[in-house]
Amino acid sequence: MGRSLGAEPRRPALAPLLLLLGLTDTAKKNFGGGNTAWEEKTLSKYESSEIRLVEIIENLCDSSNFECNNMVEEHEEHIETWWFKWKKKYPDLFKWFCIETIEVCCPAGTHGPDCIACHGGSERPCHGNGHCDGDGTRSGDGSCSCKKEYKGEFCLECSDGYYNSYRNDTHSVCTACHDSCKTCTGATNTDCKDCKEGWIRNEEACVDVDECAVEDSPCRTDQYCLNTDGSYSCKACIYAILKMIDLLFYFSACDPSCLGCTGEGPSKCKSCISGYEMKDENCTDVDECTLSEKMCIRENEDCINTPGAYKCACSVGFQDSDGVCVPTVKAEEEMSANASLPNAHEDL
Ligand SMILES: *[C@@H]1O[C@H](CO)[C@@H](O)[C@H](O)[C@H]1NC(C)=O
Ligand SMILES: *[C@@H]1O[C@H](CO)[C@@H](O)[C@H](O)[C@H]1NC(C)=O
Ligand SMILES: *[C@@H]1O[C@H](CO)[C@@H](O)[C@H](O)[C@H]1NC(C)=O
Ligand SMILES: [Ca+2]
Repeated sequence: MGRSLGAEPRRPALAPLLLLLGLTDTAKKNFGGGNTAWEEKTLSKYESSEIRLVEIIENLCDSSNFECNNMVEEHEEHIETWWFKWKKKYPDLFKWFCIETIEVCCPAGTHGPDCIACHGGSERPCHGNGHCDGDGTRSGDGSCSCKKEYKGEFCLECSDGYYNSYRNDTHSVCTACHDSCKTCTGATNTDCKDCKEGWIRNEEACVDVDECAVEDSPCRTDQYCLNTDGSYSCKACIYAILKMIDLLFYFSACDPSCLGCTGEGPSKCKSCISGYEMKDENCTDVDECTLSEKMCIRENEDCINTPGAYKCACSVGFQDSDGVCVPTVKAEEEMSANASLPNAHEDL
């Protein structure tokens, strides 16, 4: 048998297929259009000419496809023989060349040195639900690699998370279970045999576990817990804005006024950061300037409330000089100007 062509078990490469393409391509190429007797005569001559054979062989493989070019070179004689001798008798070049002569290929659905049927039969290898090892080649063991929905030697069984929505002796269709089921017999969450992690069985169905409803949050203290179907997530209570070029990315969860939270926004704070106080269930800014205890105690000084804090600043007409609010230069000038016009004032 001429089956060992190299160290590796050979795949049918692209050559035989390209051969067939090559044949059709060249047939069309030089004789497009017209339909005169002369053209037909010339065409039929060209059809079986050596020139055309050379053209075909030259165009068989992509110049970069080493394996294909190698194969053509190696078997050029066979191709010539077929061209001049067997073309009429064996019009199927693929079968004559690749399967029967050089014995690299097997008919589809078969494998191995003797081209025996794949698991599940040559008609529908692996029952159409997988790939047969060595299909169409002289190698492989014919075993099935099933698609993810299927399992078993013949790809007729359903994988975990799938159920048989159709089944007879030769055909099997596996369909995804409901999200909540690990294994199931049907499409809904009442058809689960087992629940997936994150789901729990009540009387009739698998339902989501609310991981956040427990007393002790599964999240860190600087995170809040967000329940989701089949799971939960921990979201940062820290509010951060990253400015990148001109795009703003908000990594926001809790309100910036929160110290720990149970959700988004100022009404979900556990407690408030300093400068904020819990008022009507919201963290609101404390107005330090209205507190009975005076915050700004220097003379000629005003208190200015800010979000989360306050500032002390000299009143209008005064400026800070070594920690004391003194009249600005302009105010001083005005004052002395006023002083020099006492009568004008008194008269008013
Ligand atoms: C199994 O089902 C397929 C698809 O519906 C059908 O073509 C085939 O004839 C059925 N085979 C048998 C034995 O019932
Ligand atoms: C708390 O703040 C939210 C968002 O600013 C607001 O919609 C809500 O009315 C406030 N609640 C109270 C009780 O003030
Ligand atoms: C000076 O007098 C004007 C009005 O005549 C008044 O507006 C201004 O405040 C006075 N300046 C000072 C420093 O008393
Ligand atoms: Ca959950």
